[in-house]
Amino acid sequence: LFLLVRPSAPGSLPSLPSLPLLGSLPWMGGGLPPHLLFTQLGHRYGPVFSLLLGPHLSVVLNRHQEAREVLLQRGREFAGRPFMVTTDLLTRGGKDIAFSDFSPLWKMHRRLVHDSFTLFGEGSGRLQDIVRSSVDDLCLELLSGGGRGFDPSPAITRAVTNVVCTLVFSSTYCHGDAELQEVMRYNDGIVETIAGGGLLDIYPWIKVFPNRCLRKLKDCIAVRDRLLSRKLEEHKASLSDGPPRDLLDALLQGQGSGHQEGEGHNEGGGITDDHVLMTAAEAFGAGVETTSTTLLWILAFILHHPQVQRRVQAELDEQLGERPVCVSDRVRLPYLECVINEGMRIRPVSPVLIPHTAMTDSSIGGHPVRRGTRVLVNMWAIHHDPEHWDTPDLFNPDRFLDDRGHRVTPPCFMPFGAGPRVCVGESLARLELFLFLSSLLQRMSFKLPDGASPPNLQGRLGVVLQPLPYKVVVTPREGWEGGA
Ligand code: HEM
Ligand code: PLO
Repeated sequence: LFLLVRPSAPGSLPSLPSLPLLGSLPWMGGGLPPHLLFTQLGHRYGPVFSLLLGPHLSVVLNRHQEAREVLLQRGREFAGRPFMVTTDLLTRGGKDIAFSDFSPLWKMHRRLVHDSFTLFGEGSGRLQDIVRSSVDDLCLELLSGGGRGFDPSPAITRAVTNVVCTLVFSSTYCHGDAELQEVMRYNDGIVETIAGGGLLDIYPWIKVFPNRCLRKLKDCIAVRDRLLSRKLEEHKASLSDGPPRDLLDALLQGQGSGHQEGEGHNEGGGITDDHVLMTAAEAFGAGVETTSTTLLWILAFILHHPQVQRRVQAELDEQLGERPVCVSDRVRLPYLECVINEGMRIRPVSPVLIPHTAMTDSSIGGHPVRRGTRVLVNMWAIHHDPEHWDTPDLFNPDRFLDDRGHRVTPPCFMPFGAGPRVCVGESLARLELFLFLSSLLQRMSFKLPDGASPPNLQGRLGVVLQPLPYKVVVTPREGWEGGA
């Protein structure tokens, strides 16, 4: 057995032992989710170590210094993505942004998506209008709970889905709409089957032994494709040269414009209809899962810390009174921004990001790293590093304020990643979280049902790190008894 264990070469990273086929799996017992397991292994092997996930040599980074080196300083060298069976199916062989390997075409595609988001995000005020109407419905729905405890998750997911539907293809749905149900069902199915324990895809042999999960994933993808192809065809038929109505329009216009010129065009074609479809699907999936999960985490922590809710509401009352919130109010509501940051610190929805790969031979912290190595940035460990955060397990929004009450962003806070692979939806997401939370807390208060214990904060790792279901009681604040 000893002979099978890979010894570490001098100068190379501390490494878990491994066996052929199984890799380091026998040394990864305990059944912990990857972010907690890697944090624990870090105590034994140091903040940067390597292991074999199945056949894949992977380096884990538990500290922000090395994470910044990989994501920012050497961002370009580590901007690759590994091949994964499930995401390959999901994206028609990497015709998306998040799971596609680095290439000139990917770069052009990402730029187009980024520009389209900018068009709809900060600049236009459009997102503000969309969120506002969705929030009105959400408030009515939450307040109709009638003082009894209920799970806020379905209403929040529906509201966020609605925002994304409007943004991506200009559809808004009423409660109970059949198409909305279909979207939510296929999305749930993908979430359930795509990544049992995060996005690491440790067992590629699943492809050889197709099982029930893979069948379900394929079925959900088929439903998604049917629905989105229909939207795409409708958009193509009514596309004009005028201002884009939504993200699909912006992508279609970009497909036939300057974005197509440049290096990528000569190599394997430009941005095809498949790319447009995959991008819409991805904006959809990313937009819904991340935003609703973050909102639910923040509400869960607010139930544990009612004084935080009171302080946000005092800030809202002082700055806005009963006037509706708008985008430009962000600078006036620093404490709310800190609450949002603290929620994303303490429970990063993507605790080990998406795996990166080294595109050339490179190094991390002076240790050589071979081309093709996977790099797993453990944002959970970085966001809970006791060297940089005082009482890291405590929900304390004040840590994002300095002595003079000014907002600060520490370098070990990176909920969206950083560098060439930073979340392309970051500003959209921040805007949406701000508009949702400010509007909700302006109009209503959340508390625990009588006698209920506060939400379990442990979380469950699927494709994102989600809170376990919990119940709230919602009461209107003075002046908002009618909801909207
Ligand atoms: C990538 C976080 C919302 C679209 C990522 C990554 C993280 C992240 C950690 C991976 C970075 C890496 O691998 O290094 C978040 C959080 C969100 C959020 C915390 C909300 C609270 C959104 C939204 C969209 C979006 C609203 C789009 C509408 C994407 C895309 C990528 C990505 C397309 C892939 C980028 C690439 O690989 O180049 N996000 N995200 N995200 N996100 Fe987000
Ligand atoms: C969510 C389910 C959708 O049906 C498909 C989808 C697309 C993009 C994924 C998203 C899922 C989960 C969250 C991801 C996002 C890309 C970036 C984001 C992984 C699988 C994060 C947080 O990294």
